[in-house]
Amino acid sequence: MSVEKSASGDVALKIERRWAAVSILIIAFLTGMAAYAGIHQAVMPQTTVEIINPTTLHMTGEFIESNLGSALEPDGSVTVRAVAQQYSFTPACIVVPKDTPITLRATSADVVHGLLIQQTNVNTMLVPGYVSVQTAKFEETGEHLMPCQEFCSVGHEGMWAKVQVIDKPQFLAMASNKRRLSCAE
Ligand SMILES: [Cu+2]
Repeated sequence: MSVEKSASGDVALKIERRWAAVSILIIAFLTGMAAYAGIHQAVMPQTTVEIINPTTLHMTGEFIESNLGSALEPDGSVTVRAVAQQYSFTPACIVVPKDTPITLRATSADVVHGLLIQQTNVNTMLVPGYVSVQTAKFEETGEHLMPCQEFCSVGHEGMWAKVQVIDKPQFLAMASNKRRLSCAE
């Protein structure tokens, strides 16, 4: 870098150095933050890893078809159970109430899939043999797309579901006469 030996050149150099220092500080801060988050997560691993037999999902246990969908828990929270398989999610449309803690429990019946709810931070992989658990809370009613975000073979691009967020009273009314809910058709 050549800088003219003049007063304006000195000023320019000074300003340039100051901004360089600011950008270095920003990078150092972000690096520190990433390191902290990484180390924090590494020293605190998931407390439980739930395993499940993917070949008997449809016959027995938590993920049989009649148990899939949204369930109202005694504490007022909602548990959503879903299964991914080439090339769909069951249920194809998930219904949840707004302003309610949601626990999503999902797994795969065949290969690795992904589950992503657009406009939210819900994003997890569904690995056969394991139950993926993620919590969420929706603050507004509306509809979100839920595509498979992990390439799972030729039909991957057609694999997606929907999430419908509805008002809580409406959800409670639906839950009062049905044990497991998915979107009203
Ligand atoms: Cu998939």
